[in-house]
Parts: sequence; structure tokens; C-alpha cells
Amino acid sequence: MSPIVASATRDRLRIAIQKSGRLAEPARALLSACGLSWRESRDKLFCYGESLPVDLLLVRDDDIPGLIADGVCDFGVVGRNELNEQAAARARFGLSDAYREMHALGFGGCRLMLAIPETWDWQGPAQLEGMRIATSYPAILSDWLEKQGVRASVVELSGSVEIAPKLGTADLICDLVSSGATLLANQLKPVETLLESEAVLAGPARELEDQRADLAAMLLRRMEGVLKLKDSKLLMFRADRDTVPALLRLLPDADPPTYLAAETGGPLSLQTMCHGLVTWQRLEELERAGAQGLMVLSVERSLA
Ligand code: PRT
Ligand code: ZN
Repeated sequence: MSPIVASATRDRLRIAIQKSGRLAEPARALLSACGLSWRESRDKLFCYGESLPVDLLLVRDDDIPGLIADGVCDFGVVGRNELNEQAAARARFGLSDAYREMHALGFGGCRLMLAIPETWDWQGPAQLEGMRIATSYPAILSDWLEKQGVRASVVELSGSVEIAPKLGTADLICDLVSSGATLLANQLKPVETLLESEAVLAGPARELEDQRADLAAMLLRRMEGVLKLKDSKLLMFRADRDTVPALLRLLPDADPPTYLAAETGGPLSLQTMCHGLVTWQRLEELERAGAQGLMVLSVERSLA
């Protein structure tokens, strides 16, 4: 098993994912769907890639950008919020970019928002002058405040940010919001979005140059295939030629269809990959517009 050390050249790719937490399971599921499988070490911190020379490191999400910056890992699955915070903090220290977002992954969606006590009226960022804002994202918040031309003090907290106004340690907060239930439970209301976040694949700022480059290119291609297919379905139906233009207008999210004409004439057979949701309602609309024998098929893999 490879020792976990940084190295300028390696022939195996290393990906850091969250050990436990919101992004852990979806990250594993995505990498499995890309054809990766692993053997877990006893300490459950390192998973040795069996199907491909791609190993996993199971860590805290906060550590992922640093592991990429130090060359210990080549890629990581991490929230854009965490990646951008650490990149903003590096920039504030005058350090160069050490990692970049390679691909948005479509899970772990949330927003980094300013939230104020629900009894306040929100009149815009100027209202924040001289206030204390609790957050776990001090660099993103400081950059945003500077852009707004507002001087406020940033109170850095590593957790339970939402109770800071009640405790009197801050006047308002800047935190991640998904359903909004936590804000509601703490009598806070969201007023400004600083960042739209989701899980992303992070990679090194510079291209990999050794054998890992080909592996990385293959992994990214597979990942794009998996993500593109996530909500996609193969739609098959028959239709008379004169109804086809109207049917295609009902499928703006579909690829150009493949047509098959029967030698004996009669209706055309069509098949197309549809990238939006194919609901019962859509099928019924297509049927009313002349589609016959509609079939919706799941697609397992595609390199299209
Ligand atoms: O142990 P480790 O350090 O790895 O985990 P962690 O506790 O730091 O991270 P974790 O698992 O809580 O979150 C990992 C990533 O999930 C975050 O960096 C975000 O990219 C993403 N994510 C998505 C969220 C949320 N949604 C989210 N709602 N991370 C945190 N929250 C918290 C938020 O901070 C607030 O306390 O959930 C609360 C708000 O949720 P709602 O639904 O009430 O609005
Ligand atoms: Zn964390």
C-alpha cells in the first residue's frame, strides 16, 4: 500500500474525500459510478484503488484544499464554500493559487448567506457599517465587505454560528443555508447571498505531468459522462412525419433525434436522449401531440 506522502511524481492518482459528513456518501457513489472500486485500510483513512490506480484518502473537508496544495492528493471532492474560503485566505496572505475548481458535481447544494435578526428591516449592505458578523468564512466575508465598501468586524467561529446573535457575540451572521430551517429556529432571516455553493471536484492549479495526467483525463471524462446522464433518459417513440416538428418543440432539452423509417412506409421511429425530467405529464403531452408507443429508458453509461 502506498505511504501517504507528497511526491512530485507518482504513478497512482490520489483523491481526497470527506471521511464522514454530508459529502461523504455522494462522493463515493459518484466515484463508484465512474468505475472505481477500493480496498479499505484498517484505519479507514486510505482506500487502495483496485479497478484503477486511483486511491482515496478519507479526511475532514477542511483539510482537502491544503492536501491538494501540498501535493499529498491530486484531486478532492469538497464544497465550493470551503475551496473558495481557503483560496480567498491564501490570496489575502499574498499566496498564489494552489488549486482550482475542475467540475461542479450537482450535490451538496447550499448558499453562503448573510442572515439578520428577523425583527430587523433590511436596507442593504450599508446598514452593516460598524456591526459584528459571526462566520466560519472570514475571508469570503471580508472580501465581500470590502467590495461593498463597508467596514464591519468579522467574528470568526468554527461552529454554531447561528446562535451568536442570541449570545450577544455578534449582531448578525454569515453562514451556509440549505432548507433555511436553522435560521428560522434561531429567529434569523436570510438577506444576501455571498456564494452559491455545491460539491465540486478540486484539482491542482497546474496540470499533472506524469502518468497521472492520462488517468486524470480518463477520470474527468467518465465523470462528465456520469453527471450528464444523471437526469437523462433515452426516449423512444413512433410518429407520423407531419407531427415531428410539434413533438420536437415539446423536447427542447433533448439531443437531435435519430430517425428510423420502416421500408413499408408508415410512422417514423425516433429515439433521443432527453436531459430534463421526463414526467408522466410530459409523456401525456407528447402522446396528445402524436407520439405513439412512448418508451422511457434509463441509460447506464455513455461516452457521448
Ligand atoms: O467533519 P468535517 O469537517 O469533514 O465536516 P463538516 O461538519 O465541516 O461538514 P459537513 O458535513 O457539515 O458539510 C460539508 C459540506 O456540505 C459543506 O462544506 C457544504 O459544502 C455542504 N453543505 C450543504 C452544508 C449544508 N448544505 C448545510 N446546510 N454544510 C453545512 N450546512 C449547515 C449550515 O452550516 C447550518 O448549520 O446546516 C445548517 C443549515 O441547514 P438548513 O437546512 O437548516 O438551512
Ligand atoms: Zn469541516
